[in-house]
Formats: sequence, C-alpha cells, structure tokens
Amino acid sequence: MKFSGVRSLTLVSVAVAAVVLAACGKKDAASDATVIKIGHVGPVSGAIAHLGKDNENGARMAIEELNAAGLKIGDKPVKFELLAEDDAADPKQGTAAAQKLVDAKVNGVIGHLNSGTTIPASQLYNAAGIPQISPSATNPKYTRQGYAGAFRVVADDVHLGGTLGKYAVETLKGKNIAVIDDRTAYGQGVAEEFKKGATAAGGTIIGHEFTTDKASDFNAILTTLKAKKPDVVFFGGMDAVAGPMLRQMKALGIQAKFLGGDGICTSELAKLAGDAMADESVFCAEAGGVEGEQKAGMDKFRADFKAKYNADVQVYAPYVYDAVKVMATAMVTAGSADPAKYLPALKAINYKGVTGNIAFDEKGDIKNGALTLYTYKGGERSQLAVVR
Ligand code: ABU
Repeated sequence: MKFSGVRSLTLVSVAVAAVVLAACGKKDAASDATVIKIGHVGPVSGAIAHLGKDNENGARMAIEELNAAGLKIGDKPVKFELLAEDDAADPKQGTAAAQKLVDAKVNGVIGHLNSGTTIPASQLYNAAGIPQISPSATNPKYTRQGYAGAFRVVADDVHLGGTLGKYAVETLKGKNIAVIDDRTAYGQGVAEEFKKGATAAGGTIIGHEFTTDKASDFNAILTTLKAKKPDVVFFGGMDAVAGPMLRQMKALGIQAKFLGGDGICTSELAKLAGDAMADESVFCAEAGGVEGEQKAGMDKFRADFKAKYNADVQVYAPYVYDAVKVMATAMVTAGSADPAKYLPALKAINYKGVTGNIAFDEKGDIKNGALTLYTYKGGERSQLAVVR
C-alpha cells in the first residue's frame, strides 16, 4: 500500500505521538495532569486477605496524599493512579498479576506481600525494566538475583530468623527447640535461619516438622513434637496457620513458648488464636521498626490509618505507604516517571519515612534495617525492643 507524502508524514507523526504518549503516560481528563500508574499486588483474597488489605490500604493512603499535594514531575502536574491486583498469595496468580501490570505499562510496582509471589514476579518486572519495591517479602533471594530494579524496605530473613534464634536461647532460655515450617519460600527460609541462630547460641533443635500454608490440622506433627518435650516451638509461616496451630497446641497440652517471624506478628493473631494465647507465651518480630523521636511519626500514621479505615495496622501498611512515597520522591528528583530515568534516583534515595530512614545498599536492601520484637498481652501486640 502506498501513501501520499503528506498522509505518510501524518501517519508517522501519529505513530510517534502514540509512542511518546505511551512513554509519558495518559492525561487525566478532569485535570489534564499526566497519569502515573503505580501497581500494587498482595493477597486480598484467601486466608491472609486481612494482610493483603492492610498493605493495599497503605498504598491507597500514600497515593491519596500524593495527589492532594498536587505534585509536579519535570514541571508538569501529575496524578498518581493505583492499579491494585490480587495474587491470593499464590505464586502462579502472582505472575499473572505481574504480567497484567507489565501489560498496563505501570511506572513502578509496590509488592508483592509474600516472598513466594514476589520472587517469581520480580523476573517479569526486571525483564520489562519496571522498578519494584517489596514492603514485606523477606526471603533474601529477592534482592540477590542481580536485578537493578528490585528493592526492599524491610530487613530480610537472615536478620529476622537469626535474631529470633538467638533470642529463643539467650532470652527465653530455650534448650530443646522444635521447628515447624509451611514450606513456602518465606516459611522455609526463615525457619532455616532461625535454626542457624538458635544452634549458634547453644540451643538444640530436637525436631523439624512440615505443614502447608493452607493446612488447618496439625495434630500429627504436634503430637510428634510433644513427645520430644520442646520448651520452644518456632513456626515459619503466616498468622492464618499459626492461630489454629496455637489452639491445637493448647488442646494437646504443649506448654512451650511459641515464636515466629513477621508473618505471625500481626494484630489479627490474637483473634485467630483465641484463648490459646496466654500472656507472654508468643513472641515474634516485625522486619522493621522505629525508636526515639521517630516513634511519633509511626504513632501518627497508626492513628490516621485507624481513623481512615476503621482498622488497626496489621504489620506492613506503613512500609507500603513509605515505599510508594519513596518511589514518587525518586520520580520528582529525576524529573521523570520513566523507569529508566528515575531508577538512578531510587537507588540513591535517602528518605525519612514513618518507618525510619530509607536508603538502599548495592543489592537493593534497606541499609541498617531494624527488627521489632513483640510479645502478646491481653490479646494485643506489646513491643519488647527494637534491635539492629
Ligand atoms: N515476611 C513475611 C511475609 C511475607 C513473606 O515474606 O512471604
């Protein structure tokens, strides 16, 4: 097919304009601002939907504040749009959600919540050149794949599991320690790091049993472990499994202290465990934390979140909130929401958030990450200490 000179020039101009528009983003019809698409993925269905909603609400809160502030990027007004996807904590659904965001040409992604979804999804974001900040996936592998655009605003399982292992032996005086994990990327990884930490501190691992992130009957593995007389049981997995496990431990008369990582360290755990959780019998760690004068910002965030969503923060909403703000700050600094252009600013970020100071090391992990140790009293999480 042949076109006249003028028509082919017009077609070329239209094609060029379409490419430029795709790179710059569409315009918001009401305000004429350039739309910047931020993807968020977490499990908003399934057993840990309460945690996925917590994360997603953290993202929504940040996006609303950014839009209310009327930000400009490269002297142009912008409007942030949240594209929120559900991965149901399932690796396959996670990659499907990631592909949807890649196809939508999002400018950046915050997520996913679980290590088991974050790691496979990161391959797709990396191939598409889309920066990703995980607010909660703690398996170390995520930032050890050599991806330039993979970042994490929380500590990893080496830190988390190792610290809890030492704590189980040195502070809780555990000698005979049993371990259970749910065989997910997170549960398995944090349990192995816990074992290393506990063993190095002089504890003995008397048994390691396995379950899944969908199981609800733990009688067989708990009976096996009970026979070995543990004084501490560590669980690598999430609160939706830990709650029923605690109930069944009580029914079997297992008196051991119960420890877990950030996956069980939620407001919801007390409800899930019911009356099976005696005061100061359960211990866990969140993979971040603030102390001193930074506590005021976190306290205000929690109060604002509760007022807005009529729900307590579960664990990671503030980290999601900060991750969105970090990404937006990098775009403003770079004067562009084009991933290739704002990525250097993201790598060099030094941001004071509600979760503390956020700067990344060469892998994309948070520098000088903190952990907060908690126990439960009267059905509430009760902070013990912030450690680094
Ligand atoms: N870090 C706890 C929950 C998320 C995950 O890493 O799978």
